[in-house]
Amino acid sequence: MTSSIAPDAHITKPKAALAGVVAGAAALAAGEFIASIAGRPGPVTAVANRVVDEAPTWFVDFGKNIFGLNDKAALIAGTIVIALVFGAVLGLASRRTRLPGIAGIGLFGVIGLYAMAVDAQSGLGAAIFIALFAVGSGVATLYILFASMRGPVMAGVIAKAQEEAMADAGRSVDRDSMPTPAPVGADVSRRTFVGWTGGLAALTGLGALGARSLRARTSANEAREGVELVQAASASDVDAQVSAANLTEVAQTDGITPIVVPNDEFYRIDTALLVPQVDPSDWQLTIDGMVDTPLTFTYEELLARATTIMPVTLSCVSNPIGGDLVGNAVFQGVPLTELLDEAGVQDGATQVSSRSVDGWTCGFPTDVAYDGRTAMVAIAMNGEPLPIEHGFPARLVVAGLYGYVSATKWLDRITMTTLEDFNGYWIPRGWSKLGPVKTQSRIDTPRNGERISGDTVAIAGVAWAPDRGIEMVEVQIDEGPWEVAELGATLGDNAWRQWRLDWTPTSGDHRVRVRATDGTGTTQTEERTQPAPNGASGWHTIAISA
Ligand SMILES: Nc1nc2c(c(=O)[nH]1)N[C@H]1C(S)=C(S)[C@@H](COP(=O)(O)O)O[C@H]1N2
Ligand SMILES: [Mo]
Repeated sequence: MTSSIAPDAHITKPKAALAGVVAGAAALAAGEFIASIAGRPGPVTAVANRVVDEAPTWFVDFGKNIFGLNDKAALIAGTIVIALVFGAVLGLASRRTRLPGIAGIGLFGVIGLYAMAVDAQSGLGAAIFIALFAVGSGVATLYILFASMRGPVMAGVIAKAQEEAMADAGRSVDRDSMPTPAPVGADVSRRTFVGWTGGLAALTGLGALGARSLRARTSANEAREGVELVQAASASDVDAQVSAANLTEVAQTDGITPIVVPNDEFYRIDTALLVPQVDPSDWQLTIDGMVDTPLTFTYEELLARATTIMPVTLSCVSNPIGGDLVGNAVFQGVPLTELLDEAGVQDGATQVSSRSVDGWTCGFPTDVAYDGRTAMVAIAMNGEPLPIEHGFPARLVVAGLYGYVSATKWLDRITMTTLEDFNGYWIPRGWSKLGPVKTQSRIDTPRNGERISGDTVAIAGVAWAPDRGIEMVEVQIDEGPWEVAELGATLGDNAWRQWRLDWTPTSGDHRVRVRATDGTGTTQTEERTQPAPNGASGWHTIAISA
């Protein structure tokens, strides 16, 4: 081995690895920063998005099981950690020459570019620009940090340039007559390296923070804050109903879920790692496919026509027995059939399919839309424009269908088609084509495993069977008889109902279970099934001790 390719003595392994990590971080932060200025998903979110969309189902399920609702945050954190570890490896591999580092960061860039390019929200031009900027920042950082390991970076560069200039001029280099950089001792080079590393790491951190705050201050947020809702025809009736329901003894039970769940507590489920930011001024809803006249509606038009208001319980097909992926809110919007009738649904159009601005899709039978149930293009939730995470500016809400077949958020297209011709996002991923909501009930209080005290204990919770309504809720303690619980006030057949049973416990361990009977007189089945493929069934059961 010749000395010319042996690593410079100043370039120790820890320094090289650290330089690689900082270079990787700089590339990610630079990409995210530029992407946030452009209002597009950055490379990190784009790559994590691809993992969700393309990874085998078992991998995604595994993530869901381990991280639960935090799987998005975990995926993003995982993507960053893998990138940084890869950066450390690149740093180590670049001790003799920087080529492996450049190649590695370039590879990074290609992966990021691919992920951004297939993302529905990102144009190819923007993706290329973001990727180049990220790669450039990473490579520059790597170069500067390696150079700094030998001492002052600029002095070294200047000295080298002077040497070359002299050589070019054909003069012999007279080192003594030239201003030379201070002799570089180990201390100086370490200080220089630490200084550059700290400085570039700080810049990287600032870039990442900047990207975050830019994302928070979006045009969608500003537009949303300026929206004025029209008063829906029966808004005051609904308000009065909700107020009355909240005053009942059942609703006042400690630990029971509120009958109307506030927006910021409402469960959120979607595949979007970065919530789509839609500025309604350059958005429109298109209705097309098997219709006589394809139509488009502006946000202003929908706002003006949003006179329907209805409490609806939304639930997720993946909600386990006793789970909290279900909520009840008051939605306001335009009846779906009103818009479809205007476009003129053609014979044979058996499916209403819909698409989100981020490319997510779903669909349900046209018959369901027309069977008289509540189905609307919603623009408001609990008296406010839809929150951004819940679909601003518009979403679909169809009472009695799980969200995965019906509740498209950030809605931008409704296409009439046939059941055979189109499958929504989740259908090829192992979920049923049809998604009617199963009758369910949940014990909110006491909590499973709780040790209770006191003479009487309120057992209470919620039960839902949209759009059939809840007729009866029964509770069984140990092997005792099924006892009929007191029901809270109803907000209509689409909304869940609160229930409560007061009980005087005997000391010892107890099992408590609940079952609901819906408006058709059908009692929910005891048979336990997993959420896949069409929703969990079974009685929520808890163990408590007194
Ligand atoms: N654009 C889009 N809309 C979507 C989804 C999605 O992944 N993307 N998920 C659906 C699912 S599975 C459910 S359960 C509901 C949840 O609505 P929420 O987040 O407002 O509670 O949204 C539906 N709409
Ligand atoms: Mo869902």
